[in-house]
Amino acid sequence: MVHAKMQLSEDQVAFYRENGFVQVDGVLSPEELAELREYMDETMNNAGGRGLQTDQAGGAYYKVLNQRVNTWRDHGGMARFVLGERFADMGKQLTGFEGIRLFHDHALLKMPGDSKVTPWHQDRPYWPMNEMKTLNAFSIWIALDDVDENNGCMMFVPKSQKIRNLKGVDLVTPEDIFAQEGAKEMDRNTAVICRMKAGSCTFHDGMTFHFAHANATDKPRRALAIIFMEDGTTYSGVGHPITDGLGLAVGDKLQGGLMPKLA
Ligand SMILES: O=C(O)CCC(=O)C(=O)O
Repeated sequence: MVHAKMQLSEDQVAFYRENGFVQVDGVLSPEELAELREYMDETMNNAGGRGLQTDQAGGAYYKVLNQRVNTWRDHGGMARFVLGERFADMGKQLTGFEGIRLFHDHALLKMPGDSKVTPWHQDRPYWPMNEMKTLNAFSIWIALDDVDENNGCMMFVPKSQKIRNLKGVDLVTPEDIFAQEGAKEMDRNTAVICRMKAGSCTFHDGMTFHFAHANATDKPRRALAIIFMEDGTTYSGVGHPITDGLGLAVGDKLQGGLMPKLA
């Protein structure tokens, strides 16, 4: 497991709490990066398994993201990274939550050829969680390739994590989130572009507006995103592939073997 912890600076924690995201360089050693790339390629080249492939090649969603959800259930090597304490502990430092649980992971490949942007959106409206706090469930997005505007790096609107009650954006036929009534005070021109070397990451709060460029290169852009939540988070009843079929009642804690406590 990737257990060796990494201490974040006070400035990084303060930046996250103020702006709803932060970039952290060099969270994987070169050896760990090589290992994770191998595991992810094996995972994505395996058509079977317990993970959920959300669209097939040629599909409209696939042009935005070739996505496999819960790779940790498909591949023991992916589990080494997803369940390891390092990333959950960094999230604990950023949020100050007492306990951190896994919600799910996803491999996110932006494929070359007719690639589409990942439109501006918030994540939290899709997640089946009741609690709405100053800081929310959140993601780490780890780059497995160097990323910039040419192959799908991420952008974030600072302080947009404070915006509540917007509709979830359809990632295939998106509405402009900035046109929604409650988002009028946000300005896409203030967005920060996070160009990164492979092995670096961003963290973002579930409410932070974010976007990724299309991939104009001839290679897939590979990223691993892991979604974490505060221990004690409860189920809202909203449909979601991770919780559908688990027999949860509204108000039940999101916990158990498929959503383990990691830090
Ligand atoms: O990888 C991408 O293009 C978008 C990722 C994203 O929206 C997320 O991790 O929340």
